[in-house]
Amino acid sequence: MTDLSAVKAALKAQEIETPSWGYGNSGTRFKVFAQEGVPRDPFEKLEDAAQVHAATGVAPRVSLHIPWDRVEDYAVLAAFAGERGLTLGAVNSNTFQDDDFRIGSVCHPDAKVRRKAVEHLLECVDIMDATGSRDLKLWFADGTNYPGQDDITARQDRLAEALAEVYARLGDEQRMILEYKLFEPAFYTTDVPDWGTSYAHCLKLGPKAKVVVDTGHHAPGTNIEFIVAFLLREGRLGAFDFNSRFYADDDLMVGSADPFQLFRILHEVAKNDGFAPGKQVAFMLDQCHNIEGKIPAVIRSVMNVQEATAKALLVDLDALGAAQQAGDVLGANAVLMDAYNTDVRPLLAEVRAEQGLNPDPLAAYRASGWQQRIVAERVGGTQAGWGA
Ligand code: RM4
Ligand code: MN
Repeated sequence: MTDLSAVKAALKAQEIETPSWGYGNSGTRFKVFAQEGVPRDPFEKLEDAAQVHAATGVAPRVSLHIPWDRVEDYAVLAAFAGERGLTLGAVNSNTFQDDDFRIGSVCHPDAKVRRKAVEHLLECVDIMDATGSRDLKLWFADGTNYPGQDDITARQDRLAEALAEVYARLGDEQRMILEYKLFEPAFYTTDVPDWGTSYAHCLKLGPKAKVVVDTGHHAPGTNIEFIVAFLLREGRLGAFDFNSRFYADDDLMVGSADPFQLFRILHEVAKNDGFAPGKQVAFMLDQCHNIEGKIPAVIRSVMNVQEATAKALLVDLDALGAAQQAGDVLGANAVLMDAYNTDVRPLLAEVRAEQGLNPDPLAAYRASGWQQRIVAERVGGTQAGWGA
C-alpha cells in the first residue's frame, strides 16, 4: 500500500522550473505569430512566470537564456524575481545565433571563434554569480552537414578543451549541465548527439558536470526511461528539459503527446529516489507555445508534470518488487498500469486546496484578470521572441 500522506507531501514539495523563452513569441522557420500582451523584456517574463507559480504553487524558478535575457544588472533582475516569490534557475548559453558560429562554436576549426564561444560561456558563469543560479546549461548546435566537412575526432578534442576551461571557472555550488540532441541544426554529425557523449565528457570533467535529458532530443522509439534510470544510478542526471514531440524536436507541451512515456520516465525517477532534494535533479520545461496562449500553456504543462508525478508516486513499489522477484511478468506490469490508470486529478485538487490554492490552476489564472491586464498594458515596445 502506498502512503498517501507521503505522496501528498512529495507533490507539495515538487519544484518545476519554467523557461523565460516560453513566455515570449516563438514559431517555426515558416512563421512567428505574435500574441497580444507578450513580455517586452526579462522583467515582464518574470511577471508572467510569477502568475504560473501563483496558480500552481510549484513553479518557483525561471531559467534564463543569454543573450535573450540580457539586462544591465543581474542582481536587480534576481531581486525583482525574489519580490515575486521566484528565484532564477539555470542560465542557458546561446552559441547558435551569432554569424561567427555558422560552422560551429566550441568545436569550430578556427581557434578565434572557439575563444569567442568560450568567452560567452564564461560570461554566463559571471551572470550565475550575480543571480545566484546554480546551473550553467549548455546546449551546442555544433555539428556538420556533410561527410568530410570536418574532423569528427578533432571536434571532440576542441569540445573537451572548451568544457574543461569553463568547468574550472565554476564555483563550489555551481554545476555544468550538458544537454545532448540527436540532430538539428546540424544534419550529418552533431558534436553532442546523445547521452553517452554527454556522460563521457561529464565523467572526464568531474562531479559538478551532469547530463540534461531533453525529452524531445531523441530518435523516435528511444527508451528514455532507461537513460534516466542509468544516469540516476550513476549520479549523473542533472536535469530534465521537458516537452513533447510527435516527430522531431517539436517543443510541445510536456505530457501532451505521450503521457504514458512521461509517467514511465517519472516512475524511474521515483523508483531511484530522484525526487529527493539531495539528488539535485532539476525538473525544467523547455517548450515553445507557438499558437496557444503562453501562460495557460505553461500552467497546463506544470499540471501535466504534476499528474504524471502523482501517478509515479502511487506505484506500489513493494508489490512491484515482490512481483518482479517472483518473476510474475503480468503481475508486475499490472502494478505499474494500476498506478498509471488512476485518475489523480481529485488527489491534486485536494493537495492544492490544502496549500490554499484554487484546486483548478487554469480557472485561477482566468479569474486573476492577468491576461486582460497585460493585453491592455503591454502596448508598444518590442516583444520578446525569436523573431524568425
Ligand atoms: C535548444 C535546447 C536548449 C534550449 C534552446 C532554446 O533546442 O533544447 O535547451 O535552451 O533550444
Ligand atoms: Mn532543451
